[in-house]
Amino acid sequence: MTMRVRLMGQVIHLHMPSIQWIIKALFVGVLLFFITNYLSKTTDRGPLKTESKRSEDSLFRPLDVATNQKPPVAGSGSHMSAMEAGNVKTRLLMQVQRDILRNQKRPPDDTYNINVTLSDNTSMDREIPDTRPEVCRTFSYDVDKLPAATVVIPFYNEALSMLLRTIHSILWRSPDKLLAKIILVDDASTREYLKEPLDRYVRLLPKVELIRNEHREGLIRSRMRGYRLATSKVVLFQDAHTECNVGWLEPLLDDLMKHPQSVIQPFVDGVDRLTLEFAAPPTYYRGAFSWDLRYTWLRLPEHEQIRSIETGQPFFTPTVVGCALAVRKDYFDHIGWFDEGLNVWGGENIELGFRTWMCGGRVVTITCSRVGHVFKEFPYQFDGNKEEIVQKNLIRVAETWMDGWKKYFYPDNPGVRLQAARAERGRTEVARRTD
Ligand SMILES: [Mn+2]
Repeated sequence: MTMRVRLMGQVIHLHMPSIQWIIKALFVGVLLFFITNYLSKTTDRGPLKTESKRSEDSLFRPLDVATNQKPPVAGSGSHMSAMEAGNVKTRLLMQVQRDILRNQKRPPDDTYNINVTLSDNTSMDREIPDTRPEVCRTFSYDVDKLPAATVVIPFYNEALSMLLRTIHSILWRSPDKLLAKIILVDDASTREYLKEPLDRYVRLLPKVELIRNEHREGLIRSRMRGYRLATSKVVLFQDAHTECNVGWLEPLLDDLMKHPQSVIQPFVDGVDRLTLEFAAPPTYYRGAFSWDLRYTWLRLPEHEQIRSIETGQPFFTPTVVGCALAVRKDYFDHIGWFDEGLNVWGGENIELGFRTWMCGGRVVTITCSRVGHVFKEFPYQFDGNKEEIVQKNLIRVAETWMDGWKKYFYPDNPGVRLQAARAERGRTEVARRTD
Protein backbone atom coordinates (compact mmCIF):
# COMPACT_ATOMS: atom_id res chain seq x y z
CA MET A 1 0.00 0.00 0.00
CA THR A 2 1.32 3.41 -1.09
CA MET A 3 0.24 6.97 -0.51
CA ARG A 4 0.83 9.78 -3.05
CA VAL A 5 1.80 13.11 -1.58
CA ARG A 6 2.37 16.25 -3.71
CA LEU A 7 5.14 18.34 -2.26
CA MET A 8 6.51 21.44 -4.04
CA GLY A 9 5.32 20.25 -7.47
CA GLN A 10 6.79 16.78 -7.02
CA VAL A 11 4.79 13.72 -6.40
CA ILE A 12 6.26 11.54 -3.71
CA HIS A 13 5.18 8.00 -3.24
CA LEU A 14 5.14 7.03 0.35
CA HIS A 15 4.92 3.44 1.32
CA MET A 16 3.04 2.61 4.51
CA PRO A 17 6.05 1.14 6.25
CA SER A 18 7.77 4.55 5.82
CA ILE A 19 4.79 6.28 7.47
CA GLN A 20 4.95 3.86 10.34
CA TRP A 21 8.65 4.61 10.71
CA ILE A 22 7.97 8.36 10.72
CA ILE A 23 5.33 7.97 13.45
CA LYS A 24 7.69 5.77 15.45
CA ALA A 25 10.50 8.30 15.05
CA LEU A 26 8.22 11.13 16.19
CA PHE A 27 7.14 9.11 19.20
CA VAL A 28 10.73 8.34 20.15
CA GLY A 29 11.63 12.03 19.66
CA VAL A 30 8.88 13.20 22.01
CA LEU A 31 9.87 10.55 24.50
CA LEU A 32 13.51 11.58 24.31
CA PHE A 33 12.51 15.23 24.81
CA PHE A 34 10.64 14.42 28.00
CA ILE A 35 13.43 12.21 29.29
CA THR A 36 16.14 14.84 28.72
CA ASN A 37 13.94 17.48 30.23
CA TYR A 38 13.32 15.35 33.29
CA LEU A 39 16.97 14.46 33.60
CA SER A 40 18.09 18.06 33.32
CA LYS A 41 15.66 19.00 36.08
CA THR A 42 16.94 16.32 38.40
CA THR A 43 20.51 17.34 37.67
CA ASP A 44 19.51 20.87 38.66
CA ARG A 45 18.05 19.54 41.84
CA GLY A 46 21.30 17.79 42.62
CA PRO A 47 23.31 20.68 43.95
CA LEU A 48 20.22 22.11 45.65
CA LYS A 49 19.88 18.95 47.62
CA THR A 50 23.49 19.14 48.72
CA GLU A 51 23.01 22.81 49.53
CA SER A 52 20.06 22.20 51.80
CA LYS A 53 21.89 19.33 53.41
CA ARG A 54 24.80 21.63 54.00
CA SER A 55 22.71 24.35 55.57
CA GLU A 56 20.95 21.80 57.77
CA ASP A 57 24.35 20.73 58.76
CA SER A 58 25.39 24.27 59.43
CA LEU A 59 25.72 26.09 62.67
CA PHE A 60 22.20 27.39 62.53
CA ARG A 61 20.53 24.07 63.00
CA PRO A 62 22.25 21.88 65.48
CA LEU A 63 23.97 24.58 67.41
CA ASP A 64 21.20 26.99 67.79
CA VAL A 65 17.92 28.60 67.41
CA ALA A 66 19.68 31.55 65.89
CA THR A 67 18.31 31.97 62.44
CA ASN A 68 14.69 31.62 63.42
CA GLN A 69 14.93 34.74 65.47
CA LYS A 70 14.92 38.36 64.59
CA PRO A 71 18.33 39.86 65.19
CA PRO A 72 18.43 42.11 68.21
CA VAL A 73 18.74 45.79 67.52
CA ALA A 74 20.63 48.81 68.70
CA GLY A 75 18.63 51.06 70.94
CA SER A 76 18.28 54.44 69.32
CA GLY A 77 15.72 54.55 66.56
CA SER A 78 17.10 53.95 63.11
CA HIS A 79 20.74 53.95 64.13
CA MET A 80 22.67 51.01 62.84
CA SER A 81 24.25 48.68 65.31
CA ALA A 82 28.00 48.17 65.25
CA MET A 83 27.39 44.64 63.96
CA GLU A 84 25.17 45.82 61.09
CA ALA A 85 27.54 48.60 60.13
CA GLY A 86 30.52 46.29 60.30
CA ASN A 87 29.97 44.57 56.93
CA VAL A 88 30.35 41.23 58.60
CA LYS A 89 30.65 38.22 56.31
CA THR A 90 27.83 36.46 58.09
CA ARG A 91 28.18 33.12 56.33
CA LEU A 92 31.86 32.84 57.05
CA LEU A 93 31.36 34.04 60.61
CA MET A 94 28.77 31.34 61.19
CA GLN A 95 30.98 28.68 59.68
CA VAL A 96 33.89 29.63 61.89
CA GLN A 97 31.60 29.87 64.90
CA ARG A 98 30.30 26.36 64.28
CA ASP A 99 33.77 25.08 63.71
CA ILE A 100 35.37 26.50 66.83
CA LEU A 101 32.48 25.57 69.10
CA ARG A 102 32.24 22.02 67.79
CA ASN A 103 35.94 21.34 67.85
CA GLN A 104 36.77 22.92 71.16
CA LYS A 105 38.29 20.65 73.73
CA ARG A 106 36.93 21.79 77.02
CA PRO A 107 36.48 20.38 80.51
CA PRO A 108 33.00 19.32 81.67
CA ASP A 109 30.33 21.85 82.61
CA ASP A 110 30.85 21.62 86.36
CA THR A 111 34.40 22.93 85.99
CA TYR A 112 32.84 26.20 84.87
CA ASN A 113 29.95 25.96 87.28
CA ILE A 114 27.63 26.93 84.44
CA ASN A 115 25.66 25.01 81.86
CA VAL A 116 28.17 25.44 79.05
CA THR A 117 26.54 22.70 76.95
CA LEU A 118 23.35 24.73 76.83
CA SER A 119 25.29 27.90 76.18
CA ASP A 120 27.12 26.26 73.25
CA ASN A 121 23.76 25.29 71.79
CA THR A 122 22.11 28.65 72.27
CA SER A 123 22.35 31.42 69.71
CA MET A 124 25.01 34.05 70.24
CA ASP A 125 22.38 36.51 68.97
CA ARG A 126 19.43 35.28 70.97
CA GLU A 127 16.56 37.54 71.84
CA ILE A 128 16.11 38.37 75.49
CA PRO A 129 13.21 40.07 77.26
CA ASP A 130 13.38 43.85 77.51
CA THR A 131 13.61 44.24 81.27
CA ARG A 132 13.66 48.04 81.44
CA PRO A 133 10.88 49.89 83.20
CA GLU A 134 8.18 50.96 80.73
CA VAL A 135 9.19 54.63 80.94
CA CYS A 136 12.72 53.94 79.63
CA ARG A 137 11.29 53.03 76.23
CA THR A 138 9.94 56.53 75.84
CA PHE A 139 13.34 58.18 76.30
CA SER A 140 15.26 59.16 73.22
CA TYR A 141 18.90 60.12 73.05
CA ASP A 142 20.71 62.26 70.55
CA VAL A 143 23.33 59.80 69.40
CA ASP A 144 25.27 62.55 67.64
CA LYS A 145 25.82 64.35 70.93
CA LEU A 146 26.90 61.34 72.98
CA PRO A 147 30.56 60.28 73.27
CA ALA A 148 31.81 56.90 72.12
CA ALA A 149 32.82 54.16 74.54
CA THR A 150 35.44 51.43 74.64
CA VAL A 151 34.44 48.21 76.39
CA VAL A 152 37.26 46.41 78.18
CA ILE A 153 36.64 42.70 78.83
CA PRO A 154 39.25 40.67 80.70
CA PHE A 155 38.86 36.91 80.69
CA TYR A 156 40.57 33.86 82.07
CA ASN A 157 39.65 30.38 80.81
CA GLU A 158 36.13 31.60 80.11
CA ALA A 159 33.60 29.37 78.36
CA LEU A 160 33.94 30.23 74.68
CA SER A 161 30.24 30.61 73.91
CA MET A 162 29.76 32.82 76.98
CA LEU A 163 32.52 35.13 75.81
CA LEU A 164 31.19 35.21 72.24
CA ARG A 165 27.66 35.98 73.41
CA THR A 166 28.99 38.86 75.50
CA ILE A 167 30.72 40.30 72.43
CA HIS A 168 27.78 39.68 70.10
CA SER A 169 25.32 41.36 72.45
CA ILE A 170 27.50 44.47 72.56
CA LEU A 171 27.95 44.58 68.79
CA TRP A 172 24.25 44.09 68.09
CA ARG A 173 22.85 46.39 70.71
CA SER A 174 25.25 49.34 70.56
CA PRO A 175 24.75 52.03 67.95
CA ASP A 176 27.78 51.94 65.67
CA LYS A 177 28.61 55.54 66.38
CA LEU A 178 28.74 55.04 70.13
CA LEU A 179 30.99 52.00 70.20
CA ALA A 180 34.65 52.82 69.71
CA LYS A 181 36.10 49.40 70.38
CA ILE A 182 35.85 46.21 72.36
CA ILE A 183 39.20 45.29 73.91
CA LEU A 184 39.49 41.69 75.06
CA VAL A 185 42.28 41.03 77.52
CA ASP A 186 43.28 37.39 77.82
CA ASP A 187 44.74 36.99 81.28
CA ALA A 188 47.06 34.16 80.19
CA SER A 189 44.31 31.58 79.71
CA THR A 190 45.51 28.02 79.35
CA ARG A 191 42.66 26.56 77.29
CA GLU A 192 43.44 25.98 73.63
CA TYR A 193 40.06 27.10 72.30
CA LEU A 194 40.82 30.62 73.50
CA LYS A 195 44.02 30.78 71.43
CA GLU A 196 44.08 30.36 67.63
CA PRO A 197 40.33 29.58 67.33
CA LEU A 198 39.39 32.79 69.12
CA ASP A 199 41.92 34.79 67.07
CA ARG A 200 40.33 33.44 63.91
CA TYR A 201 36.86 34.43 65.05
CA VAL A 202 37.77 37.87 66.33
CA ARG A 203 39.36 38.75 62.99
CA LEU A 204 35.93 38.48 61.39
CA LEU A 205 34.26 40.85 63.84
CA PRO A 206 34.21 44.63 63.60
CA LYS A 207 35.85 46.75 66.30
CA VAL A 208 37.15 43.87 68.42
CA GLU A 209 40.76 43.82 69.52
CA LEU A 210 42.35 40.97 71.43
CA ILE A 211 45.45 41.37 73.59
CA ARG A 212 47.07 38.73 75.72
CA ASN A 213 48.98 38.85 78.99
CA GLU A 214 52.18 36.87 79.04
CA HIS A 215 51.61 35.94 82.69
CA ARG A 216 48.60 36.00 84.98
CA GLU A 217 47.95 39.58 86.00
CA GLY A 218 44.55 39.17 87.61
CA LEU A 219 41.35 40.99 86.83
CA ILE A 220 42.40 44.41 88.02
CA ARG A 221 45.69 44.76 86.17
CA SER A 222 44.14 43.17 83.06
CA ARG A 223 41.41 45.77 83.08
CA MET A 224 43.99 48.51 83.40
CA ARG A 225 45.97 47.12 80.47
CA GLY A 226 42.89 47.36 78.28
CA TYR A 227 42.06 50.78 79.71
CA ARG A 228 45.43 52.21 78.67
CA LEU A 229 44.74 51.27 75.06
CA ALA A 230 41.37 53.01 74.99
CA THR A 231 41.24 56.38 73.27
CA SER A 232 37.52 57.11 73.58
CA LYS A 233 35.99 59.50 76.07
CA VAL A 234 34.22 56.77 78.02
CA VAL A 235 35.46 53.35 79.11
CA LEU A 236 33.36 50.44 80.29
CA PHE A 237 34.64 47.42 82.19
CA GLN A 238 32.65 44.30 81.72
CA ASP A 239 32.79 40.63 82.65
CA ALA A 240 33.15 38.01 79.92
CA HIS A 241 29.89 36.26 80.86
CA THR A 242 27.42 39.09 80.49
CA GLU A 243 24.72 40.02 77.99
CA CYS A 244 23.76 43.57 77.09
CA ASN A 245 20.10 44.30 76.60
CA VAL A 246 18.42 46.64 74.13
CA GLY A 247 19.28 50.32 74.60
CA TRP A 248 21.85 49.56 77.27
CA LEU A 249 24.56 51.97 76.17
CA GLU A 250 22.84 55.31 75.56
CA PRO A 251 21.59 55.95 79.12
CA LEU A 252 25.07 55.26 80.51
CA LEU A 253 26.72 57.73 78.16
CA ASP A 254 23.98 60.27 78.70
CA ASP A 255 24.45 60.15 82.47
CA LEU A 256 28.24 60.53 82.17
CA MET A 257 27.76 63.60 79.98
CA LYS A 258 25.50 65.19 82.56
CA HIS A 259 27.53 64.09 85.58
CA PRO A 260 31.19 63.75 84.62
CA GLN A 261 32.35 63.01 88.17
CA SER A 262 30.71 59.65 88.39
CA VAL A 263 31.39 55.97 88.38
CA ILE A 264 28.24 54.36 87.13
CA GLN A 265 26.89 50.91 86.58
CA PRO A 266 24.07 49.44 84.55
CA PHE A 267 21.27 47.70 86.38
CA VAL A 268 22.44 44.09 86.65
CA ASP A 269 19.90 41.48 85.61
CA GLY A 270 20.44 37.79 86.19
CA VAL A 271 21.31 35.14 83.61
CA ASP A 272 20.64 31.80 85.28
CA ARG A 273 23.80 29.71 85.27
CA LEU A 274 21.85 26.50 84.60
CA THR A 275 18.91 27.54 82.39
CA LEU A 276 20.47 30.72 80.92
CA GLU A 277 17.18 32.45 81.52
CA PHE A 278 17.58 36.23 81.35
CA ALA A 279 15.45 37.90 84.02
CA ALA A 280 15.24 41.02 86.13
CA PRO A 281 15.35 40.42 89.89
CA PRO A 282 11.89 40.60 91.46
CA THR A 283 12.96 43.53 93.62
CA TYR A 284 15.61 46.20 93.11
CA TYR A 285 18.92 45.98 94.90
CA ARG A 286 21.94 48.19 95.26
CA GLY A 287 25.54 47.22 95.81
CA ALA A 288 26.77 47.71 99.37
CA PHE A 289 29.31 46.21 101.73
CA SER A 290 29.35 44.44 105.05
CA TRP A 291 31.78 45.37 107.83
CA ASP A 292 34.15 42.63 106.74
CA LEU A 293 34.22 44.50 103.40
CA ARG A 294 32.43 41.85 101.38
CA TYR A 295 30.16 42.97 98.61
CA THR A 296 26.51 42.55 99.44
CA TRP A 297 23.25 43.44 97.78
CA LEU A 298 20.92 45.61 99.80
CA ARG A 299 17.27 45.77 98.96
CA LEU A 300 16.28 49.20 97.71
CA PRO A 301 13.68 50.86 99.98
CA GLU A 302 10.25 50.53 98.44
CA HIS A 303 9.76 54.25 97.79
CA GLU A 304 13.14 54.35 96.01
CA GLN A 305 12.20 51.41 93.86
CA ILE A 306 8.87 52.95 92.91
CA ARG A 307 10.54 56.25 92.08
CA SER A 308 13.12 54.51 89.97
CA ILE A 309 10.57 52.46 88.03
CA GLU A 310 8.23 55.40 87.49
CA THR A 311 10.83 57.96 86.49
CA GLY A 312 13.58 55.74 85.04
CA GLN A 313 16.07 57.84 87.02
CA PRO A 314 19.30 56.42 88.48
CA PHE A 315 19.64 55.57 92.16
CA PHE A 316 22.63 56.11 94.46
CA THR A 317 24.78 53.09 95.17
CA PRO A 318 27.41 52.78 97.93
CA THR A 319 29.79 50.54 95.98
CA VAL A 320 30.14 49.58 92.35
CA VAL A 321 29.29 46.12 91.19
CA GLY A 322 32.16 44.06 89.82
CA CYS A 323 30.66 42.89 86.55
CA ALA A 324 29.94 46.08 84.63
CA LEU A 325 30.79 49.70 85.20
CA ALA A 326 31.34 52.83 83.16
CA VAL A 327 33.45 55.89 83.72
CA ARG A 328 34.75 58.88 81.80
CA LYS A 329 38.40 58.56 80.98
CA ASP A 330 39.25 62.09 82.11
CA TYR A 331 37.61 61.48 85.48
CA PHE A 332 39.14 58.02 85.96
CA ASP A 333 42.59 59.45 85.19
CA HIS A 334 41.86 62.15 87.73
CA ILE A 335 40.82 59.87 90.60
CA GLY A 336 43.55 57.34 89.91
CA TRP A 337 42.03 54.24 88.24
CA PHE A 338 41.70 50.91 89.95
CA ASP A 339 44.20 50.27 92.71
CA GLU A 340 46.74 48.11 90.93
CA GLY A 341 48.23 47.06 94.22
CA LEU A 342 45.21 44.81 94.64
CA ASN A 343 45.82 41.28 93.41
CA VAL A 344 43.74 39.04 91.14
CA TRP A 345 40.24 39.87 92.31
CA GLY A 346 38.42 41.16 95.36
CA GLY A 347 37.96 44.50 97.04
CA GLU A 348 38.49 46.58 93.93
CA ASN A 349 34.85 47.52 93.53
CA ILE A 350 34.49 48.46 97.18
CA GLU A 351 37.71 50.45 97.00
CA LEU A 352 36.54 52.34 93.93
CA GLY A 353 33.19 53.06 95.56
CA PHE A 354 34.86 54.44 98.72
CA ARG A 355 37.28 56.54 96.73
CA THR A 356 34.70 58.01 94.40
CA TRP A 357 32.33 59.00 97.20
CA MET A 358 35.10 60.33 99.43
CA CYS A 359 36.65 62.38 96.65
CA GLY A 360 33.42 64.15 95.83
CA GLY A 361 32.15 61.97 93.03
CA ARG A 362 29.01 59.89 92.85
CA VAL A 363 28.22 56.23 92.24
CA VAL A 364 24.85 55.39 90.71
CA THR A 365 22.96 52.55 89.10
CA ILE A 366 21.35 53.45 85.79
CA THR A 367 17.90 51.90 85.90
CA CYS A 368 17.34 52.13 82.14
CA SER A 369 20.55 50.34 81.21
CA ARG A 370 20.27 46.57 81.62
CA VAL A 371 23.09 44.08 81.49
CA GLY A 372 22.62 40.43 82.37
CA HIS A 373 25.32 38.66 84.36
CA VAL A 374 25.86 34.98 85.05
CA PHE A 375 26.40 34.72 88.78
CA LYS A 376 28.89 31.94 89.22
CA GLU A 377 30.02 30.41 92.42
CA PHE A 378 33.66 31.22 91.66
CA PRO A 379 33.83 34.73 90.27
CA TYR A 380 37.38 34.63 88.93
CA GLN A 381 39.90 31.84 89.00
CA PHE A 382 42.77 32.16 91.40
CA ASP A 383 46.23 30.74 91.10
CA GLY A 384 47.14 31.08 94.72
CA ASN A 385 45.17 30.83 97.94
CA LYS A 386 41.98 32.72 97.22
CA GLU A 387 41.09 33.65 100.79
CA GLU A 388 44.57 34.90 101.48
CA ILE A 389 44.69 37.07 98.35
CA VAL A 390 41.25 38.55 98.99
CA GLN A 391 42.00 39.23 102.65
CA LYS A 392 45.22 40.98 101.77
CA ASN A 393 43.30 43.15 99.32
CA LEU A 394 40.62 43.99 101.87
CA ILE A 395 43.19 44.93 104.52
CA ARG A 396 44.72 47.30 102.00
CA VAL A 397 41.31 48.85 101.29
CA ALA A 398 40.55 49.24 104.99
CA GLU A 399 43.96 50.74 105.74
CA THR A 400 43.65 53.18 102.85
CA TRP A 401 40.12 54.45 103.31
CA MET A 402 38.53 53.56 106.61
CA ASP A 403 40.48 55.61 109.14
CA GLY A 404 38.63 55.47 112.46
CA TRP A 405 36.12 52.99 111.03
CA LYS A 406 38.78 50.30 110.69
CA LYS A 407 37.94 49.13 114.18
CA TYR A 408 34.72 47.66 112.78
CA PHE A 409 36.54 45.86 110.00
CA TYR A 410 39.09 43.94 112.04
CA PRO A 411 36.95 42.46 114.81
CA ASP A 412 34.29 41.46 112.30
CA ASN A 413 36.82 39.56 110.30
CA PRO A 414 38.12 36.30 111.81
CA GLY A 415 39.79 35.50 108.48
CA VAL A 416 42.05 38.50 108.83
CA ARG A 417 43.07 37.51 112.35
CA LEU A 418 43.87 34.03 111.09
CA GLN A 419 45.89 35.43 108.27
CA ALA A 420 47.76 37.78 110.54
CA ALA A 421 48.62 34.80 112.79
CA ARG A 422 49.78 32.79 109.78
CA ALA A 423 51.92 35.66 108.56
CA GLU A 424 53.46 35.91 112.02
CA ARG A 425 54.29 32.19 112.00
CA GLY A 426 55.77 32.58 108.50
CA ARG A 427 57.99 35.40 109.66
CA THR A 428 59.22 33.42 112.63
CA GLU A 429 60.09 30.48 110.38
CA VAL A 430 61.98 32.68 107.94
CA ALA A 431 63.80 34.29 110.86
CA ARG A 432 64.79 30.86 112.20
CA ARG A 433 66.09 29.76 108.78
CA THR A 434 68.09 32.92 108.20
CA ASP A 435 69.61 32.84 111.66
MN1 LIG B 1 31.24 37.83 86.88
